Amino acid sequence: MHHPLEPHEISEEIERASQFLRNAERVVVLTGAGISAESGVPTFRGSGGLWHGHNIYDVATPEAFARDPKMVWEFYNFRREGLAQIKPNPGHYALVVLEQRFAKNCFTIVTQNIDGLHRAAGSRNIQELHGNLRRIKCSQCEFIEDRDLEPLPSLPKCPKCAALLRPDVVWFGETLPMAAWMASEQAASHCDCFLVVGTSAIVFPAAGLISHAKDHGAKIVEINMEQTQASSIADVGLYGPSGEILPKIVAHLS
Ligand code: BV8
Ligand code: ZN
Repeated sequence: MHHPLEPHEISEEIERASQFLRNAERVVVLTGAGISAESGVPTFRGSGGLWHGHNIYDVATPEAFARDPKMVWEFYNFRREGLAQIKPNPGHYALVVLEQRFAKNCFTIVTQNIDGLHRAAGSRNIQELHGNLRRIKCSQCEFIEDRDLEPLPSLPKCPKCAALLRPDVVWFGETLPMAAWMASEQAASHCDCFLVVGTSAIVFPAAGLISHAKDHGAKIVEINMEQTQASSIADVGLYGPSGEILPKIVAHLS
């Protein structure tokens, strides 16, 4: 359990963020790669945008998959293998504790991450806007399956129609899963407090949820290592590792 904070550990910002959460009935938490950084998952910007020698914006697209499916699978199998050794960090677990302070369906995690760490930590109400690296689907028919992290061949084929399988993730230029998007937009419209954790707020439409929540009256709390595109509309900014800041907020609330 969290140790009670010493007075000097409670910055004015932690107190303000805690106040927003105390007064909130509905909370949304938008997370990005930064919340998984302390679990050892490299972020997109942190890795200089280069992954295994690839630029994410060149590889995570349907065009890249059509042009060179082997290279795209090599990129995703590399990331799937990377997930095998990682586990949730104190930031993920703090969100599990925070969720329990709110009524069912009044706390929504909207994640851009595809690592599955929020579910692994025990969070319940999760919307995965960009898919999940543990699921694969057919590029032609409706076949879809959770293969967790089992190794896959370099060009996996659909057991139903023999077409090429692809990772069940949203590539640049692709639409987001409708149900997850609608639920996330709905939650952002009705929340009183919107936490933005570990995202550079560059990728849309996910990042658009921040101003959407603000426009609907939510208090915006940003948790990041540095200022981002969202900082200008944040009501309070807490700068440091989310794996330290989130547990501090939870400890201060209880
Ligand atoms: C769509 C899954 C259209 C795949 C991802 C021009 C050309 C083409 C498209 C566009 C364009 N301009 C705009 C677009 C739209 C595009 C977009 O937004 N592009 C950006 C680059 C400008 N968006 C799309 O294409 C989306 N689809 O628009 O469809 C459409 C519309 C209608 C009809 C048909 C089509 C789809 C976007 C989804 C792409 N898929 N992921 C995969 O992962 O392989 S996005 C991927 O990158 C991640 O999921 C994530 O969302 C994003 C990276 O963002 P972050 O998570 O924020 O990570 P980042 O590294 O950037 O930042 C990390 C942050 O953490 C930093 O701020 C850092 O300071 C902080 N941090 C680090 N350590 C810590 C920390 N914070 C706290 N504690 C720490 N310890
Ligand atoms: Zn198929």
